[in-house]
Order: sequence, then structure tokens, then C-alpha cells
Amino acid sequence: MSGSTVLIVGMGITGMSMVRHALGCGRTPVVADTRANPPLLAQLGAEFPQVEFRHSDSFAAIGAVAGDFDEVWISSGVSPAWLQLPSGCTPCGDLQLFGESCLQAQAQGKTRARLILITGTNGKSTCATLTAGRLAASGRRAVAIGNIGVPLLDSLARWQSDGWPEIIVAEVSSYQLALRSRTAADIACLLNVSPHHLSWHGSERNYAAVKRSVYEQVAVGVFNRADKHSVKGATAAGRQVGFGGSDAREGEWTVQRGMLMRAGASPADALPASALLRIGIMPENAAAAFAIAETAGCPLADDASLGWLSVQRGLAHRLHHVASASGISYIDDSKATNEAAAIAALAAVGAEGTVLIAGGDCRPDSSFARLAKAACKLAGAVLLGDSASALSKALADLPICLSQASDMNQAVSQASAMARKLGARRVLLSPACPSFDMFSNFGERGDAFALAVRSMGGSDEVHAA
Ligand code: UMA
Repeated sequence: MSGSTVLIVGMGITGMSMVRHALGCGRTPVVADTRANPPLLAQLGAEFPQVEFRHSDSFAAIGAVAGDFDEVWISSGVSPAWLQLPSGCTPCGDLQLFGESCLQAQAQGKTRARLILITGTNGKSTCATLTAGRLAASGRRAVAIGNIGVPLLDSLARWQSDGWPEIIVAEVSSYQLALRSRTAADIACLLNVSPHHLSWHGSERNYAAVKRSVYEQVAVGVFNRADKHSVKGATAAGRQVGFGGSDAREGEWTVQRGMLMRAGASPADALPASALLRIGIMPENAAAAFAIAETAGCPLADDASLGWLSVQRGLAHRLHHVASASGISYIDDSKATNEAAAIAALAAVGAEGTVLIAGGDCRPDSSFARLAKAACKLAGAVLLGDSASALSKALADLPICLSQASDMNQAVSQASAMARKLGARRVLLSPACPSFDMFSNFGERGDAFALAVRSMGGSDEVHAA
């Protein structure tokens, strides 16, 4: 509504894209944040000096003034529950605004772009990137946007001036899904669900329900047969397409007997999962990407698809082989910011013959009991960060070598010495925790790991992979 006032909560990447969107729609935004110097405050002052910024002591103080505005838009990292909004005030997030603008542009005949939503606790960036890449390889104008780093609303502004893509592949978080009331999409996929972000969602049950809601008002639900939430949620979509799991139906993409293939196909038309892991791609995410791309009408033949995939590279800090030294591989999986991701990494590379570097910011919802089960065959583990003592307790009864380190250099040198002593073949950084206790983000943590590996003792055998 042109001329109306909008309270935007959060001055990060999403908040900044909301400011641009509000101004572009003729609204008057005011930005509030509980941080005195949030990440993009300086950019706000430089780009839009006319926009008022209010620092508040608490989320409740921001919520208390929400009633003074026509609308409240919330950045994805902020839970509406924290704001204690007055009754009748329904906030929205960037996915909602994005979906509404797409529908409006379609109604005005400006675009016929198809929208694909991809979510999941782990693997969504990789899956969204592979889906868009696979579609592009078959000649479609497809782009991957969203949580992956290019905010939804900034992409929208660019298309409105430069032209729309044919297919939009949006990676969306549970936060974004929770802050939407309706966003019709052509295709949706929920890759997997394991407990995460519980302080934002309040409970595991709420988190899973929000993830499943990705299938609401969607024409085709692409679902993972190996994940009960994905199976259940997809029933809300108009039509269902399965992938993954040992019970994949003939012709569906899955990972069977260590190969990425269509169920029922000849092993000659398959790619070894180990080859994908070497390039940092979880085979299940590739199976999902192929299923989604095909559902969107991608015409590449199977051998061409597998050939294309074999020359891709995984995203940074996801099972990335950094270097080898003295017969030991060093793998950066710093993006594993939760237990489920670290467990998946151990299953992928094999716990046997591995020294794990784990630990980081302590989440109140992590007991590490599930990680302990997956870790029993490890050669050893080096524990780091605020969660080191909780991890040490969880792993104490396992027959594995344990040590604690105070920084990344020490962690790498301890893990390297442990691997040499125990005859282990790899050192895997897969922390099972966020990085914020010691680093600005998981990228910085992965870079610190790679630097420590490369600067280790001047070994002439250390070389970039
Ligand atoms: N915050 C405050 N006070 C405020 C406002 C925010 O303390 O007043 C805190 C939030 O609680 C949060 C942090 O600041 O911890 C950042 O929140 P934000 O909403 O400002 O984040 P953005 O900079 O907009 O980045 C978001 C995504 N981050 C989150 O959802 C936390 C980015 O995903 C995403 O790339 C970006 O939008 C563009 O779309 C990052 C992420 O960690 C990679 N995502 C989570 C995940 O992948 O699991 C969901």
C-alpha cells in the first residue's frame, strides 16, 4: 500500500533488502534493531540517509511500538514470539513479500516464471545450486536465490528492471517459512528434518511442522522417501514425486548400493557416491536436485546428467578436501553447524579411520547423544570451543582417543598427531555446532582450518587438492 508506514525489524542482509523493497513500493520504512551497531547500519546511512534507524534495548521494546505502524516486516533471524506483538498485528517476512510480488507480476503479465522452493535442515544450498545448474545445463534460464546469500527481495528488484528468469529456485529457511501466510509455488521440496533452531521455533514439533508447510499451496511436492516429515508433508501438494531411500520406485533418483542412480537402472548408468563425496557433494542432494529439475521439465538424458554432475564442485566448507599430508586427507565441513550435519558427514566419509574436529558455540538444545552413536568407530576426536566439555562428556564412554584444543591451529596440530599415531587416513572438521563462539561465521572457521592445515610444519607433502 503506497504511502503506508512499515516497521522493519533487523538491520542485516534481509532488513536491507526490505528497506529497498519498501521504498520501491512507495512505503515509508523505519528500521529497528536490538544491536546498537548491526551489520548493515553504515550501509543504510550511506544509501538511504532519509530512513530512520531506532536502536532498542530489547525485542519486546520493538514490539511495543509495532502498533504505531501500518505493517511490520521481520528479518528472518528474529522470531515473532520474541517481539510480543499486540493482538491483531500480523508480521510478515521476505518470503511472503516475495511471493506476493511474484503473483502480482504474473497477474500483470510481466512474467511467467515458475517458482521452486527448497528447504531442509541440511543440504538446501547444495540442492538449490545443483537444481538451478542442472536446469541451466539444459538451456533453461534458471537462478538459485534466497538463504544461499542473494536475498529474495534484492533478486526481485533486479528482475523488475533487467527481466525475469524462466525458473526461480529459492532456498528457504524455516524462519522464512514461518513468516509467510501464503506463497503459491509450482514445486516444493523438503530434503530432511532433524532438530534445529529450537530457540526460534519453541519446539521440535513446531520446527518440523513449519518445514512441512513448504508443500502448502504447491502444485508438485518432490519428497524424500527416507524422511518421514518429507513424506508426510508432501501429501499437501497437488501431486507427489519421490526420490531417495531404499524403497524408491522404479525410475526415481536414489542412492542404492553406494551409487547415485535411478531405481531399477543398470549400474552402468550410475555414479559412485564416493566420486561425488570427493567433490564435496552429498549424493542424496544430487538425487533430489535431479528429481526437482526433471519435475520442472528438464530434458537432459541420464548419461548427460551424470556426466554434468561429475564435473561440478560442492559449495565451500561442505566436505571440501583441503589438502593431503603424510597420507592423511584434511576435509573442511565447517558448514556442519548442527549434529545432524556432522552425523551425515561421518556417514558419508566413514567414521573408521577418521579423526574428527568438533565443537563450537553451545546450543541449549544439543545433548550430542546422537553424535556419540555415530562417533563410536572414530579413531579419535579433538574438541574445540564452548561446547568442548559437553562434547567430551557425551563421547567419554566411547573407545576413542579424545583431546581438547584452545584454538584452530592447536586443533589441527593435535588431530594431525593423533591421526599419525593411530594410522587414521583423514582429519574431518565437522563441528556439529555454530561458529559464533570463536568466529564471525562458518566460512571464517573453515578458512582458519584450511590455513592451519596448509601452514602445518612446512611439510613438503602438503598440497592443495
Ligand atoms: N538479530 C538481533 N537483533 C535484531 C535483529 C537480528 O539480535 O534486532 C540477530 C538475529 O537473531 C540473528 C542475527 O541477528 O541471530 C541475524 O539475523 P538477520 O535476520 O538480520 O539475518 P540476515 O543478515 O538478514 O541473514 C539472513 C539469513 N540469516 C538468518 O536467517 C539467521 C542468512 O542465512 C541469509 O543468507 C540471508 O538472510 C539472506 O537471505 C544464514 C543462516 O545462518 C546463512 N541461515 C540459517 C540456516 O541456514 O540455518 C537460517
